[in-house]
Amino acid sequence: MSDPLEFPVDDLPWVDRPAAEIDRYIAERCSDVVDRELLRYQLLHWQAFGYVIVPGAVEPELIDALLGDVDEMLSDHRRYRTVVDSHRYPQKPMCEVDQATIDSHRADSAIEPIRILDFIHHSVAAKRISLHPAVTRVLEHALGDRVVAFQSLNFFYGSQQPIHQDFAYVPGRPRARLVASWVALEDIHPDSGPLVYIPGSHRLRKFDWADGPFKVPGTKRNEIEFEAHILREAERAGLQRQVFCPKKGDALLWHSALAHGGSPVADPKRTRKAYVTHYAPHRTHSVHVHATHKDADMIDYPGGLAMRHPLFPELDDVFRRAAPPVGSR
Ligand SMILES: O=C(O)CCC(=O)C(=O)O
Repeated sequence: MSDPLEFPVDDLPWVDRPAAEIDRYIAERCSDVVDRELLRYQLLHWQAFGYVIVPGAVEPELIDALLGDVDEMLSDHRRYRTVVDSHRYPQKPMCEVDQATIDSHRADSAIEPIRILDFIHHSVAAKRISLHPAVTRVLEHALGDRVVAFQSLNFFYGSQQPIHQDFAYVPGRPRARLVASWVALEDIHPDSGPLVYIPGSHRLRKFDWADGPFKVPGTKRNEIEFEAHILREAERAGLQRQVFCPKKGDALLWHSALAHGGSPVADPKRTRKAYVTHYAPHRTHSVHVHATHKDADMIDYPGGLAMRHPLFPELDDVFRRAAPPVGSR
């Protein structure tokens, strides 16, 4: 009988299957890839360690466009129903956040940090970063499909989130083919609570939330137990955690089961601006989380697809700093 805590073999992307042959994939499927040796190395690294780092993946101008779009929204935040998340504002619309909290984020002096959910819907720059070919190329090869970017998160400060594996929470279809990118929007200082991750942890035995490997409403086990399980299993396997202090524009790409979290913030005055995207394969993930009864409308980018918001299509790309000038090709 198959193990109820492990992903069904049929759900695994090709690269995670027991007989996956990367050299053969490169020889047979990648004749159009210019730097095949780099791709080969990246896929081997992904297979063995569950992540790939792409230095300088995103141009600084595109990052500045995203930061400019965020600031434009904050400068008139009462107009927007974009969702934010924090202890004080759990999944609340931006327009309900008090002015002092908004001002402190604009001045890089927030005491109660918020994060912005799904800005990808509203900003061309956000879409272009999520679907930047330098970010998505390895993901598309690892999944053997085009990717759909279906969720995003903008962080201003270190999250201090316990170590976790995304597949337990994030509804990619199937969970085994969920992947993510984390792009540094500034140089990350070691005192700002950098991201931490555990190379090789994508192969650890999965945590049992009592009902299986996914956190479901009403489950009796919690995030602290999840983290303790991961750390115990990692220690048993001899895996070590790494701290990610990248430069602006560097990207960390991770597997659905790579353990990661936010380290403690040593200096709360330091920002730690980052942009996270969750993706799934186009063939298997076609619905938006807010309208699961029908296929989402997709917007095509060179590096993959983004979903139009099913409830507020008029909010798509209202922030357009990174849009090509009208009339250009
Ligand atoms: O940036 C962080 O601190 C954590 C991000 C994260 O865990 C996630 O987006 O899944």
